[in-house]
Amino acid sequence: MKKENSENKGFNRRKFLAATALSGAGTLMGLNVVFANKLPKGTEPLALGNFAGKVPEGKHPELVILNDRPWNMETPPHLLDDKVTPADLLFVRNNGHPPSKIDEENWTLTIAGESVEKEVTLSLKDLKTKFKHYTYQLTIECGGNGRSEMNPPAKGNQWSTGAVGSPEWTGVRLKDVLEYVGIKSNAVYIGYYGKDVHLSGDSKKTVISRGVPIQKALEEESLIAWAINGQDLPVLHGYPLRLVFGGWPASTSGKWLDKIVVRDKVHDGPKMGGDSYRVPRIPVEPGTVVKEEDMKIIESMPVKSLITYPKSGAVLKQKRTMEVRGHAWAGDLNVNKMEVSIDFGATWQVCELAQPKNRLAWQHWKAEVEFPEEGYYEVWAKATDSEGKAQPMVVPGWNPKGYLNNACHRIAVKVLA
Ligand SMILES: Nc1nc2c(c(=O)[nH]1)N[C@H]1C(S)=C(S)[C@@H](COP(=O)(O)O)O[C@H]1N2
Ligand SMILES: [Mo]
Repeated sequence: MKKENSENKGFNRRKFLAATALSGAGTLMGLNVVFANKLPKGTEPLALGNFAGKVPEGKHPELVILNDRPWNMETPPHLLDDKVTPADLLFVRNNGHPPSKIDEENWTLTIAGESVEKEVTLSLKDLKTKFKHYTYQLTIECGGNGRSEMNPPAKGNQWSTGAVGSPEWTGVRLKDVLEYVGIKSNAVYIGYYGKDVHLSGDSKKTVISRGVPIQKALEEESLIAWAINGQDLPVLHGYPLRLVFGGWPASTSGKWLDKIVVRDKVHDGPKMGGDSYRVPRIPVEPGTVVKEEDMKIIESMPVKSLITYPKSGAVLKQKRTMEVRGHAWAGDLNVNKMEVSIDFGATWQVCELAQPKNRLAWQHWKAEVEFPEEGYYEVWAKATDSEGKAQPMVVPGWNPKGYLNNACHRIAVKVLA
């Protein structure tokens, strides 16, 4: 159905654009577009697509657009059913605009900062030829995923559940590159710089420059990656080079990677301080203004899960059992237990839970659920990590920017006689 719609839209669009090009006139939905000839070049009537435009080429047409300047798109849960997330289904979170000209042939990566032995610049070719290649499935989730449920609301992209995915990434270990360059014993943090363009258009301004403690940087799975699921990174995901730190706020996984700095203190680039990717050290009353010194940087993400099948609103006819499945992840930890409930948490049923493909990949789970009688149900899903922490049923820990909402995901199911 959806596909047909977008094809229809495409057809109307072509017809409309062809007609306006020829005669400066055009019709939409049977109506004359009165000032069609006055539309600025490159602008299309809103009626042709989503509120602010169509999903860009290369991304799945059913992604939900939260913003188009810059692009921010999330994935509906039922579209995350694949064990390995396809690139066209991975959420997009851009703070600025991707670089307009990308020259892969001449792309370089500089390793600098006060805690390197000496500054070194490597070409993309050097990276690909001097170091061993590794492929890992790594889950990345935006720190603000789930923000839309915060009350009082928090400013920022109103992510529902879809700012998460777990593709396979290929590249070199950050660790191997840092060892090749040589880092000093006083190194405590790394920071990244990318080549994206600040929304102001000011080329001197850095869009975002975050990082991770040196211990995380030196883990085996911490990659400088050029490929996703065996293909070049799409431009929106950082082509030709990015960092990937599985299990940590995805804001640490710098795209369009140009430079890595090794620091002798906590990295202090844009979006490392203030309320950015930081939460109160101790729980606060919703709506509290929290002092800067009372905030801490988000590190490993909390335990969480998604129901990816069936889609919410599923109807079960003349049947009382249904397979429910999805994925679960827990930052740097493993998920040890997965449960579902059809009685709003009064009782829980343990699910079958697979081991991750590798450390920091999400884990698949499934369960056969039986409904006692006809009626409306909700299936709630709850994961527990290897330290015994479980997902809360309600939104946890309000914080000024609405990070880390790992409340249980749930779907509606109608069971008919
Ligand atoms: N250079 C650069 N890197 C970036 C960003 C950005 O705006 N610029 N956004 C970060 C944030 S907040 C997230 S959640 C992830 C999103 O990665 P994705 O768009 O590939 O899913 O990229 C991170 N890396
Ligand atoms: Mo993010």
